[in-house]
Amino acid sequence: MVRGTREIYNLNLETVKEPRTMKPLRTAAVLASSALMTITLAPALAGEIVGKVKYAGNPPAPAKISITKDQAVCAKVPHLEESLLVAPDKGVKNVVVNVADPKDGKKMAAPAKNPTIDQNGCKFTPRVQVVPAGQPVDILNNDGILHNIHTLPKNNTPFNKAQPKFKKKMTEKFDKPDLVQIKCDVHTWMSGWVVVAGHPYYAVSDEKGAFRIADVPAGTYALEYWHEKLGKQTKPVTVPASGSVTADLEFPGK
Ligand SMILES: [Cu+2]
Repeated sequence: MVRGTREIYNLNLETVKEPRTMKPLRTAAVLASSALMTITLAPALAGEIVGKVKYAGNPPAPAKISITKDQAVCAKVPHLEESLLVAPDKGVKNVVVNVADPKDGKKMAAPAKNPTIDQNGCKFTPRVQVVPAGQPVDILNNDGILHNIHTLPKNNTPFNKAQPKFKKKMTEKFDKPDLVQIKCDVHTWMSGWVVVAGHPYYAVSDEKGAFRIADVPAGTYALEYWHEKLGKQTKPVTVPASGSVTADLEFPGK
């Protein structure tokens, strides 16, 4: 595998003659400015992975979820089954696509603002998202009723916390890479997923099933596709040193 060399650079320090009278601080400044002028950035050697995820079966009819509690608030938005969203051309939304084990040691960059899981109309929005490991996540209650956040992690410590109507925001963290289902114990139909990423090479497919993972160090990897209903698929992908590679996938129909 070719390693990304974006951050590998050569410092060619020119020899700076130090007169005996020169003070150490001045010497350091000269050395620093000399080094800055001669930094050579190596080519990035990174490409992008683009693709489209499809479902081979017939798109499911959008089933209605029956709202059995807090109708005045929860029924203010339509509740259709969203665990498998398939576009007319069979593109699948909310598929998490990621490079397995990239080995370059990069972490996913922290976003400028905390990611949010919004509870508005008794559903989690977004339903599926990727957050960096250790990143604080704001869980919002915009419903003004009691919700109860219950996480079902594999690697992190689970929590089960009431979020009363006056508590507009709770901030939680997921320290280890994981796939965490979020449920509400008050409204049993509520379900969401937080994918906790240990590296940056992740994407979630859009409503057309399209995804894009940028800036991946050139090399050959296993590419993983995970969907909450369709399960996991893996296929090899070779990322070029520049430009893009297409990695489409079709989940078998059920
Ligand atoms: Cu709830």
